[in-house]
Amino acid sequence: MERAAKVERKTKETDILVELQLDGGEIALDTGIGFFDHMLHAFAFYGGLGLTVQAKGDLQVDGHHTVEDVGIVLGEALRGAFGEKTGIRRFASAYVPMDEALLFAALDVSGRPYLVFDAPMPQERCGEYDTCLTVEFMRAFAMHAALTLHMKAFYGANAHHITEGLFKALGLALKDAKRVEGGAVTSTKGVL
Ligand SMILES: [Mn+2]
Repeated sequence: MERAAKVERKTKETDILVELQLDGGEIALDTGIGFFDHMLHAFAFYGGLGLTVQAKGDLQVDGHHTVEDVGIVLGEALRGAFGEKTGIRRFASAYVPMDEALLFAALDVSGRPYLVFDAPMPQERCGEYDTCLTVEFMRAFAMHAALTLHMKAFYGANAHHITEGLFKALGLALKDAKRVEGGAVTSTKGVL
């Protein structure tokens, strides 16, 4: 059975469609924010995901609603694609060096949403993207995917590198966590 989900969400601020194939497929991204598309591409590519994101947001305000709401919808899609999470590895982590920066992500597909985020951004903008939106995206994504997610920048001077390394680390960790290793639910409680 394909581990996949399609989620649509429309509000007065954003209109978003996400299609996610957990085990790979096409990547097609159009959020109206070039740098954010670049980040989602890095996440999907290193996560071994098929991912379509079509987002029309109120960019005349700023990117906040668009980025946060893509996090919500992508999180819901991931949660849907995981389904009962039978046999998954569940825990995973990744370090990503990117030039001068070193980034880290650890996650548990736990059903218990939690975000710890420690990654100061030395610059405020990457193109049309406000770097303060990365934590907003990660929080929305972790809450709605029901992941426990910890992210850290150990050091780094360039916000493009720091942000991209975080998205790559998230992808790499997810690639590991989604792996099916057994036939039972990976929990001493018997349910996730
Ligand atoms: Mn880049």
